[in-house]
Amino acid sequence: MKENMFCFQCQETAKGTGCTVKGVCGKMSSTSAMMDMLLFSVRGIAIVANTLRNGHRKIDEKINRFIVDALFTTITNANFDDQRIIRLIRKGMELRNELINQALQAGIPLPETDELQWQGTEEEYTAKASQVGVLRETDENLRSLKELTLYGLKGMAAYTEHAMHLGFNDESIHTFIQQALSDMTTQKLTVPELTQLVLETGKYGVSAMALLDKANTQSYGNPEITKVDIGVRSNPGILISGHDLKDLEELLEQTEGTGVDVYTHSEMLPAHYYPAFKKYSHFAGNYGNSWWRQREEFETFNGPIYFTTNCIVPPLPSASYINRMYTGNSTGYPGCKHIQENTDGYKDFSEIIAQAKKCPPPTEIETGHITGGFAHNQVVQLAPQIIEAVRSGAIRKFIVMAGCDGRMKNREYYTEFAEALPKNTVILTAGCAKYRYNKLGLGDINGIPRVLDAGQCNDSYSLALIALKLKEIFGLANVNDLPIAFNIAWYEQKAVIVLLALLSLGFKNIHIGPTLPAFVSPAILNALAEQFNLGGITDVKQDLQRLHIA
Ligand code: SF4
Ligand code: SF3
Repeated sequence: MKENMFCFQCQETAKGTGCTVKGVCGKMSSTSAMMDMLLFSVRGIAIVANTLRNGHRKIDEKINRFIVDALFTTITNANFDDQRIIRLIRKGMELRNELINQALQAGIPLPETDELQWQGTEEEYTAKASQVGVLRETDENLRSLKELTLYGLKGMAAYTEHAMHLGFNDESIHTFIQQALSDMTTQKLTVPELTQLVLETGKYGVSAMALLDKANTQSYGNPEITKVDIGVRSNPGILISGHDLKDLEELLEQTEGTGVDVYTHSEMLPAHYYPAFKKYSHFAGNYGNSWWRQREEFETFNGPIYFTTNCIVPPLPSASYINRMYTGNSTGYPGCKHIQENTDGYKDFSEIIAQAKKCPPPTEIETGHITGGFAHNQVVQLAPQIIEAVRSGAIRKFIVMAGCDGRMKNREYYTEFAEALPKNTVILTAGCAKYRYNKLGLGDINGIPRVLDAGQCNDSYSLALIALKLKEIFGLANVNDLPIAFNIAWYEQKAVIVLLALLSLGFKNIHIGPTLPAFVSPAILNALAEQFNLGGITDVKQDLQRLHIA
């Protein structure tokens, strides 16, 4: 069969090598082509913006915003709407041409590259896309490092965009994103130079996560230990999914006093840990599990569902909830209403609320509570208790099991691994990976729960801070001397930036699974394994030994 697309950016890529006909995620080849074109336009903008910056010209804020939004749009499971992506390409080409004119007027010479020269029309997008995708780089090692960097940049862009929604920004992150995109396109970077760029990406990944941590905690307070209800109430509800807390705040404000409750799904669960959201008595709890369970859980939820970010699973044609599904920000799905913010960034959720009022309340699928809120500030408060438990031997090891969940059967490994851990170990988690073990009732050690959930995938930053704090308290020279092991689950590109950030902070011996990235060639994998002792997983028994746990 003719290959009509190529994408290998996520863990579930077809046959562990690449999706070539249609994405396992549901991405159509037409969408993949438009995403390749969008990235082509983003590279063009980045090249001119970078050249202008080097010529000491100021880059307009709208350029930074466009680039992070476009990169976010191409993340796995974020946007399936060709028309929205085409509009973004058009806008991207306009912005690129605007910047080119700016450079011409200022007499600043620009590099000669297709990304700047191509002036084709919309009718030509599909044909052009076939020349500008992932496989345009023919050397597999260079391609590996370039794509690894790009996927890191996508994750970084997503986190930066959330922070920007809350009025927090960091120009150096945008400058780096644009410079990296430009250098990878216009310069003939070697393997060592690209490896350096990968590490540099990790460093800015730390900055982006720190920025988002600051934005979230300064806006909504520090996460604190919280019991979250996983049952249902008797009012109709709206389910909110994804990572964007600003959207949640606006939804909670607009639903107050309407008789409609708000529930979180998947990556929005940690919102319950923030003090600012506790004042809303209609913020009812968390419904369901991680993203890939939505086809069943959205049926029984009965009310509208609003996606602030990835991960969207394309509904089956028989799904009853398509007309209850709404998207916002960089997400999109054909046939679903997109809630567009106004020029002040405000979103009007009245249509969703009106629909919710006509829906039956959610059907109960489980009852009880889950506990979380162990982000850095809260854990530091618990430090004396934790240190005592480590010194007495009650806690022998921390296992970082942060990251993503996914739909493949091989992820049962993480449930089995968590169950098999000795009782004197504590899991540190963040991201939707937690749903593989956060309802197992793993108990506590002297009152410290054995699953400490810091929050969303971006809150892996909290886990890194906690580890660095413990290193300081125990007076260790190296963070790798801590009694800590890493068994991280990845799926999409936010996990890529989390991994690169951990590497840049000096963490070694990180194990990732359930499979290694298809986009990293064997030679580059070997090099990473050597430099960072980065490795994959095997089976539970063997891994418990390899990680010196059993
Ligand atoms: Fe395939 Fe993943 Fe790309 Fe979707 S995002 S097309 S599943 S590699
Ligand atoms: Fe999950 Fe998509 Fe990655 Fe934010 S919601 S961790 S997979």
